[in-house]
Amino acid sequence: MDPIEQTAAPEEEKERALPEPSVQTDIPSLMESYADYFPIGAAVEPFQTTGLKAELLKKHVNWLVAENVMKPDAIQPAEGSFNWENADRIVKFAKESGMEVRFHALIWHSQVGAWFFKDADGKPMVDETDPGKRVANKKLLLERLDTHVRTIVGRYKDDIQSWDVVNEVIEPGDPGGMRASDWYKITGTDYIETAFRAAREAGGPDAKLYINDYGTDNPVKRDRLYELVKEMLANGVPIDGVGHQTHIGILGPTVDSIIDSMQKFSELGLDNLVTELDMSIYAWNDRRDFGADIPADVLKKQADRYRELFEAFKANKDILSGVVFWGIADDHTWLSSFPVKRTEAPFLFDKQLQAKPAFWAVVDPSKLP
Ligand code: 9MR
Repeated sequence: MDPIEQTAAPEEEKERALPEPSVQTDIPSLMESYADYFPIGAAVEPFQTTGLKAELLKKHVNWLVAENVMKPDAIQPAEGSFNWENADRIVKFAKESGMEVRFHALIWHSQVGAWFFKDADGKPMVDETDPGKRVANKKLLLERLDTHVRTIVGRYKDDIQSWDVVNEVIEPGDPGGMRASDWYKITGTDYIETAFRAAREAGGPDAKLYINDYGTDNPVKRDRLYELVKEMLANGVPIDGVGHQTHIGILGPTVDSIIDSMQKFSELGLDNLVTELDMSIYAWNDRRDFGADIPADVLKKQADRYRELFEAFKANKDILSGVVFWGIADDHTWLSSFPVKRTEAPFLFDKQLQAKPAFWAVVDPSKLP
């Protein structure tokens, strides 16, 4: 028996016993395996564009998205003060590596500077009760939004074609199913319309403009999003497609519900993208932590489900034009601290950057262990 297994090693020692991360050169490339279907992408932070992580990305993906550094507060933390350095690093790495970039996200209720929503006197616009001042506030906020969108799209329009214009605007629990964000409370749905029109004007006809959200498989949320988009399209708002975040788990939602949603939006003539794919290894209410030893049956379940999912994606390539993971390997995922802190493993590569059963399930199931 391996001496390490004989003693009940503390967690950190078990970690130390794991092999050093490395990039496997003798396995197929994920993106090449999907070349006849759609591009494959990954979300990254700028620090992941060097070293081993960069090598892993270059081998397996041809699309990048910024996990955080292109969000409103990262790009324009204070009015008129634009910070391009981190975003530029990702664009530069992508160009040098022959990858495309997609932009996430021009407008969001989270990770956005509070300055957007303060009136000329520094007072929160949402607190205003005077009707005349509310009208002035709305105008000011839409002007700020317009400037934010045009400045960014103008800068990157030659490098970036695919844009998340607005993110997470639907919330079935809020009145009318529209997320009761400051954007919505101050402008109604005008912020959505203004954002898309500004992005089209600054980006030109070739820019691909998406409305992005999570839980789009849920019929209630999906249908509210559908109504909104349908109405906007009828008013000439330039929306090209729906971004389905697809943060899912090994137990749900069903693959059929994910595909049904894409089909519904394609009936409006819209494109679909999977924009933030990951697959938690826990049930939502499960508060266990597998630690370093994820049970083999859990990894098998994950592989089976990834296989089913990608089979369905391939079969629907006519209505799905790209699949982007919200990361690349299990050493870096937002899920390790959400909804609780625990070991997560949502991707095709493990913490040592090695191909998991899920990788083989989507690339070559005959090689499944
Ligand atoms: O992965 C992102 C994480 O690092 C940030 O802390 C978090 C802040 O809200 O945002 C995460 O990315 C989110 C994305 O921008 C929108 N959809 C949900 C993603 C996961 O929360």
